[in-house]
Amino acid sequence: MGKRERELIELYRDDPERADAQAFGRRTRIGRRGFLNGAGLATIAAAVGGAIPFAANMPAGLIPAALAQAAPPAATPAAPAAAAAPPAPRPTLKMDGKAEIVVLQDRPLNAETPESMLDDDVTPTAKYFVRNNGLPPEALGDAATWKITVDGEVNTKLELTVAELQQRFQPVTLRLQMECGGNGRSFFTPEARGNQWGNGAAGCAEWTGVRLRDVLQAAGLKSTAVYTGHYGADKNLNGTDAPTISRGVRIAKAMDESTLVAFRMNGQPLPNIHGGPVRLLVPGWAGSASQKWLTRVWIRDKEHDGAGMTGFSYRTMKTPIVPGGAAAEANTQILESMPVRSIITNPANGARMAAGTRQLALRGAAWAGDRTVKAVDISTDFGATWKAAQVAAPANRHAWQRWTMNVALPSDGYYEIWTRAIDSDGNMQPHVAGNWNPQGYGANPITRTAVLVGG
Ligand SMILES: Nc1nc2c(c(=O)[nH]1)N[C@H]1C(S)=C(S)[C@@H](COP(=O)(O)O)O[C@H]1N2
Ligand SMILES: [Mo]
Repeated sequence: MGKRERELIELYRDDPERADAQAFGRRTRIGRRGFLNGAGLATIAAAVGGAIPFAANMPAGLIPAALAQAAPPAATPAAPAAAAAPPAPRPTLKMDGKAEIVVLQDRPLNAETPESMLDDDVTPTAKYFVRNNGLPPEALGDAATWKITVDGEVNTKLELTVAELQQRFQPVTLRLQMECGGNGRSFFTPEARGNQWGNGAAGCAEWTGVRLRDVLQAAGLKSTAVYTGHYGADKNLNGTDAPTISRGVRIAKAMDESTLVAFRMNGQPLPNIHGGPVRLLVPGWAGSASQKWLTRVWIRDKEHDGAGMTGFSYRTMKTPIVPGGAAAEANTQILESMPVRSIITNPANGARMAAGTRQLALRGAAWAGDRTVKAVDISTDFGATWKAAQVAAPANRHAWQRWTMNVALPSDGYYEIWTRAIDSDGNMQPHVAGNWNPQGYGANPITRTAVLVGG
């Protein structure tokens, strides 16, 4: 690789806009940049490691996925050597019982699962992302003595140990997708505040618990009950007991048959790091509603106002604002059901295939909050043409849906696999993250995966 290519790669890391201008040429008077050709094309091709068969369709201003996204942390059979000069690998988690997922922050611990590690129908506990706002209890609590309280707008206040919950109510096991409200945040331009999640603050595990509905019915909801308020036993970063996070949901969601008080994950007692011995699992909504180390469900007569319910937390704009511009609190709404999203779980971003490879077996997952996924479309030519993937039905309501597709490649070179899902209401993933908001929720642009054949 020549000096000019190396410089361009570094520039993409440090100042993507300038790098882009170099590769694509200057803005013209009508505000559009030139097509990728000549010297720009040669430089980009060298930077991504191979010729670009569909370069003619590359939208002006597009930063190649091979340069824009972080590389998978390590080469595995499913994720072979990364394409030329990807960004430096990020640190990975070293914890008993956990796989080496990507650490975004140490304290509090926040770690996401690279898309290529989400290739199982049911996400193994080891690979499941971790999102903490504070410090988890030091040891796993005992199910025989750990108590949760249900109080507030109820006829009978309940205090139940986890063991009592298990005896008193009918246990159910469901595959439920859950993702952080900030999943996809790194796709916002300009950068929004918070952990820069890719698409991997998400998973679909098999959860066993009792329905929150059954517990609330046993307590008896008063007619004044409109909202829940959740509390957990984690410690604040400054060591105090002030709630790290205390969110809630409208009663209708609390009464949904998929909303669980969960004490088992993938057939095993819930581990400490995922909220053991007991947590809420509120699938399809921002993950912050799924309180870990659950100690109390307070039934409110108004919208809950605990930590993380107010200001710009877990809120999106009612009407769009200028990205990066000033936002008014009055123009925000609580993020409830998450928007439609698809991921590619095979191949990995940055995968390198043997020269002569002409067929790719693509696999992935898609989900859409409270809705289902109607279709997943795939493009290998920078969005010029799209074909429908095969999308499986969800195992149960609120389970993610797996998709597969075989695509043909015309020659060796650099490709990007683009995926976009469409939900049961007809909402489609947008080409770029829309509706920018200060803390960066709900970014769900089409997913791009770089693949290099030969080269
Ligand atoms: N008590 C407590 N519950 C919590 C959190 C927390 O910091 N403390 N984080 C929430 C957020 S923001 C998310 S996305 C999910 C993450 O669950 P996980 O760590 O099991 O993936 O837990 C939620 N429940
Ligand atoms: Mo979250």
